[in-house]
Amino acid sequence: MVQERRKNGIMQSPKNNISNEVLGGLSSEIPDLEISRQPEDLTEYGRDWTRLYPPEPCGIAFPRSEEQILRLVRWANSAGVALVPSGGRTGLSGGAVAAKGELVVSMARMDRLLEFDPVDRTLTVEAGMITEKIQQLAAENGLMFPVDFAAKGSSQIGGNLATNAGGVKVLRYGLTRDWVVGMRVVTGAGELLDVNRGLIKNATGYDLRHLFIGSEGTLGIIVSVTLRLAEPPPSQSVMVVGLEGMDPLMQVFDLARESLTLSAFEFFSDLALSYVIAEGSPRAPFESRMPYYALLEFDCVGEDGEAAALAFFERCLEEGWIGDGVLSQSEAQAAELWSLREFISERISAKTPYKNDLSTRISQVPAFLHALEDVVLSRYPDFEVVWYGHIGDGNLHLNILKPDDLSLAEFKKACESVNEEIFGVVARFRGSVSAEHGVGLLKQPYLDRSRDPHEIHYLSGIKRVFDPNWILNPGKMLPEA
Ligand code: S2G
Ligand code: ZN
Repeated sequence: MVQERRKNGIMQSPKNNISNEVLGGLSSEIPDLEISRQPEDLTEYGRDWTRLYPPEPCGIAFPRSEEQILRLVRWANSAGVALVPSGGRTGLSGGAVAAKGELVVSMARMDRLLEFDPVDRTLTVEAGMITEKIQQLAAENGLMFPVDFAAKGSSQIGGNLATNAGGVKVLRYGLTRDWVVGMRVVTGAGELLDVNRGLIKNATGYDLRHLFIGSEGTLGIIVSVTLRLAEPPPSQSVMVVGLEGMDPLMQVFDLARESLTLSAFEFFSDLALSYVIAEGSPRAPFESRMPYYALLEFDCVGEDGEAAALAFFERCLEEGWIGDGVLSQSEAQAAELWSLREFISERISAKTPYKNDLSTRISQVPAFLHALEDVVLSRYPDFEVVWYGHIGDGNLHLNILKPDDLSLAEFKKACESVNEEIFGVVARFRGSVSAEHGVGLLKQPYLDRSRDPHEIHYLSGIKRVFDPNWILNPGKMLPEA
């Protein structure tokens, strides 16, 4: 029998060799629970979109009911097995990576619609439902689920809650947490909580929703959620403008906020654009190429709407902030313009980007961008650096692309050596080392750049309350127990 080390009550299973015995105990405990140890499942379900940590789960459980999840978590507490909750696996910080022999709990089999209430204007769904399916169900009922991002076709709503997903419409509609009015969660202690029950108003103590939302699977496994839905906006237009530099970007943003009703304000660099259009579709937005581009989506109804958009565009030209631009004339063209922004992540993925997902207050963005640019230019002179993000929320995605002639290990080491300076800038601007992608494994070593030591102590205290044996996602977000 392989020697097992018990630390904090969790069996620190060596990789994939004591799990037959452990999993045998699970199958007798919950005979109808689907479990896979197929190599392709271990790889596919043992990781998210992060490619920096080799997946090494001991198995993948596919629960089909709240009851199975409850019994699985209770078994894991008694057997001392670490669990990694897993949704659409589109995470970018390693939050759903099982790299230490943990058992993955995949929500792939729990994606049912439980209720649509036309009076409450709410959808109640199981946590494994794909985000885009929720958007479709809302639209079929004349409403809108307004959290939107490129990965919506693969991500699950449970994972969106676990990271409090943001995306491209935060400027107008806020974050995932703003749309949750109820949720059922199995805590790490193996207890079921029925949180807030769909109420708009409920002044009965701490609002536990907002602990579980953004907890990255470290406090509980979200089983189902009740979402509030929004009124769809009036007709929208999309404009892409070319910018001479970062400074005009914020002047354009200020004028856009004053003169238009914005749904989104995104930006991306010309290098990002070159990767997106490299395959021939979509095409560049206009003839001239500029260092940076802003994409705006806004209400545009009738001639008045068009006139306001053109007045905004002409003012930006007169001020010398932009060099060129295009205004969508159809939904198809609006979608093609959006693809210039939404395809960035996918089109640079072959270059194994080292991702920084940073934020500061909007008022600090110009100085923040310059301070980061100074670090990047001095410390990454030979690397391709792609800038893009949700500038309207103060959120900047800084992706360092791996040179083909550099090994992943060398590249990761080179990027981490610059992190100290990057996160030093973030701390100086009182910003966040993870604006929307979560902390997971990737940003865990830098948590203290955004959270004070005594704050982290409270976070660990909260973890102990909901997951006393520290079985849920150990090592993610918080330091190991
Ligand atoms: C975005 C998507 C993930 C990435 O495009 O806004 O949040 O690759 C990102 O950074
Ligand atoms: Zn983003």
